[in-house]
Order: sequence, then structure tokens, then C-alpha cells
Amino acid sequence: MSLGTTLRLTDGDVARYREDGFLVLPGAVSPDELAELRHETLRLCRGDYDIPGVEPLPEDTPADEVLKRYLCLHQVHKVSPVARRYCAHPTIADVLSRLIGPNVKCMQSMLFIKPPGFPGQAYHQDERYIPTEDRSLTGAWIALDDATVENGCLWAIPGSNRDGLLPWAPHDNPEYDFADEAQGVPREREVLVECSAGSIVFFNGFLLHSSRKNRSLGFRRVLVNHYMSAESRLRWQGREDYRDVFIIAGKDPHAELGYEEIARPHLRRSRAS
Ligand SMILES: O=C(O)CCC(=O)C(=O)O
Repeated sequence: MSLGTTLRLTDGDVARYREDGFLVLPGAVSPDELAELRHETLRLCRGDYDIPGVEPLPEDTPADEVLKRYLCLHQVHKVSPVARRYCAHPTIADVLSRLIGPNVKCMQSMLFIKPPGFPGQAYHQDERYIPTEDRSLTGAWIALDDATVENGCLWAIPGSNRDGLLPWAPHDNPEYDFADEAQGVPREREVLVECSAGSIVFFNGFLLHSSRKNRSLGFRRVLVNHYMSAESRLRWQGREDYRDVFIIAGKDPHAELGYEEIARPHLRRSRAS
């Protein structure tokens, strides 16, 4: 399926993004595209692709049985051509050319399933994990289900994108999975980021954001991909310049360096409850 219409940002959208550090674009993914992404989520969780730890199940296994096993699969675009195609969705490419610059590369995909009772993510800043040299890290969070307070939507601290990185520390809060928690989060500024299925939430790598446990009876599926300026190198995963990247807008000014195969799909460690 070729991917759909392009939603363009207004100057006001861009100004709001610079101010708040995130932007919700409703209706960015069409109903047909959503159906394709949900079907691919099922295939990935059923073990149709080779992902360590994902035990293959028969094709006629009910969807709920297939999906209830995992919180999140990392780097799914390395095995799923569908996920790879959606990393470069025309709307994402167009929006990121406005938010980041003309040349944009992608280095990561994560498919959250978040079954009922599964935990959220403690407050964090993505640049802590994927440090760019030019603050250009940006997430595109594609909602495959309505994201609500009940099922564990995003929460964010608007404006935190304009500050630096906070220190972080381990926590034992069962609301969240095992990843560390930012310290000194100004929770009095916290806002809820609810959105409908088909929305894309774009967010800056310095934005403090979190999500809570899924207290609903359904899944909260999201494909979230990370991008940065192709001008800058990426010191990541022990590399001086991580080159397991692909261009989704413009060109690669450093194409002569070539590309590597480094990332492998894997399961995220989680506490289910
Ligand atoms: O979707 C979630 O629950 C958290 C996503 C997130 O924290 C991220 O993509 O950085």
C-alpha cells in the first residue's frame, strides 16, 4: 500500500512546537493505514518474523492471546518492511523537514503494545538515551489506538524541551517499567496528551514525558520512531558515528561514510502486573 496524504504544519504549529516541545497531529494516518499497522503488529507479536524471545504462535491464535504477551518490541523496522515504510510516512517526512531541517535520518523504531495491566514509562528525556550533538532528536509517536488516561497515554512537561537534561535514578514504582526516572520533574506543569487513533504526536528529545499503567481492558498500541538531523553525527551504541540509519527526508550529507547493520529487533524488559 502506498502511504497517504500529507498533512502540512502551519507556522503557528511550528511556533507552538518550539514553545511546548510537542505537537499532536490528529488524522495523520488514514483508517486503511491504521488497519495495515495493526495487522503488522499482530504479525510481529505472533512471531511471523524472527525476533529473539518472541515465541511463534499458530496463525489462528486469537488476537488478544497474541498481543497480551509483550509490552514493547524494539527496532521492528529491521525485520518488518511495513514498519520500515511507516518510518518514512509522507506526513512524518514533511513535518520533520519543518521541525528538524531538510535532511532527516531515522535510527530507531519501537512498537508498544501495552496490554491491560502493563506499566508505563517513568519521566525521562529521550536525548538521555540517544544523544545528538545538535539537540535535533525528535520522536514521531503514531497512535494505533485512542490513547487515554485510562489506557496509559503520554504525559508531558511543556517547555522542558528548552532546558537541559535532568539527572536520573532507578525507581521501584510499579506504575512504570524498569527504565530510570528523571529527578526533579516539575509535575505542577504536567499536561495530559490524550489523542485519537491515527494521530501522530511529535516530540523533542529534551521533552520530559512519561506514561502510566494501562488500567483499561484493551491494548494501547503505538509505533514510535526516532529521528535527527542527517547533518550531525550520532555518538551512540559505542560508535563515534552510528551509521545504522536511513534517510527519510532530503539527502545524507555524509553518504560517503556508508551504512552499517547494527541494531537487531528485541523485546523490552517489562514488569507485567
Ligand atoms: O508510549 C509510551 O508509553 C512511552 C513512549 C516513550 O517514552 C518514548 O517514546 O520515548
